[in-house]
Amino acid sequence: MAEVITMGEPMVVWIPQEVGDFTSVGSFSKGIAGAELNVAVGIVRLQHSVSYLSRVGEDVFGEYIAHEMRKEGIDTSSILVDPDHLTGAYFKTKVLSGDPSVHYLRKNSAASCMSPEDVANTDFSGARILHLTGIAAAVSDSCMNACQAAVKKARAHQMLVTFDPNIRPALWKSEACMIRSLNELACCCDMVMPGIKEGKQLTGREDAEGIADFYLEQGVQCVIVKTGAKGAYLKCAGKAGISVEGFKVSEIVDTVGAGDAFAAGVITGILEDLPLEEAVRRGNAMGAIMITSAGDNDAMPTREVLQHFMKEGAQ
Ligand code: KDG
Repeated sequence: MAEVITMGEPMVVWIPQEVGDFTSVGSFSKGIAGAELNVAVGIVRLQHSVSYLSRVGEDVFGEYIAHEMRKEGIDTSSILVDPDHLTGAYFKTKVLSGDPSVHYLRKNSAASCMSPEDVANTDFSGARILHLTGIAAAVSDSCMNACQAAVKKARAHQMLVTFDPNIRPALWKSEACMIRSLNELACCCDMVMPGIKEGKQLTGREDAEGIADFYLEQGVQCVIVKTGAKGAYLKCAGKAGISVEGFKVSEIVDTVGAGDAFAAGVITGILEDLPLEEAVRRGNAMGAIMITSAGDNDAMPTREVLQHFMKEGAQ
């Protein structure tokens, strides 16, 4: 059985070759995407095992995604093929600074039909970590129910549950519903990893420590707030918070996937029994490496690349 189980919506991403809006850009390259899928790629590249639970359509996008996942070494045995719904896709823009804009083609997708039965049919035995994000929870009510069922099942298997809120306002009915639903789910998890900006929006608190305290006060064991170029802030129940310094890169190409790379770094650090501060440092390095490339997960490092980067920094 895999060490890590994750679930979410895998998509084909169309990556523009030029800066500009969708209408003006002439050529795109394709890749695989989806927050949890990005995390899975990060985990397998560091030689850990991960099983990905989802649904894809009976179409070329679904075939392509499954093919790429298998090539990476991700366990796809819990991915169902749905003959009645399509695989999701999205386009992003290339920007000179800041975050790109994203355009989704995912409404009523195959993955949005995931349900608690899919979780019931997945073998969790022997797995150590369940990783969830707020994107899977946002996609549909049945996906939210599936996430809740997965937390319950992970608890029964004494697994650690990690959660990245990854807010996507476009996928929610309202901001209030997003905040309530994500905080409810977060508070059922052991470790919550929000970005500083989304953390402020979700908790109404002003800084990383305030965000961490919001979740710790509600029973979460550890909170790691990603603070961009500065790195991350880590606080666990009953302990003082600490800042873990980030890594510099010479050029930022695309910020998408940085949080997922961070999560993969922390998760693999935990699997290797690293002290949590060291796992967060690895997360910082993985996030920094990710933003140097245009794809959502293509830059996820091998162990050699990661070790070299952590020793030498960006050249
Ligand atoms: O975290 C990266 C994801 O945002 C990207 O791969 C696509 O899952 C995605 C989404 O819903 O935006």
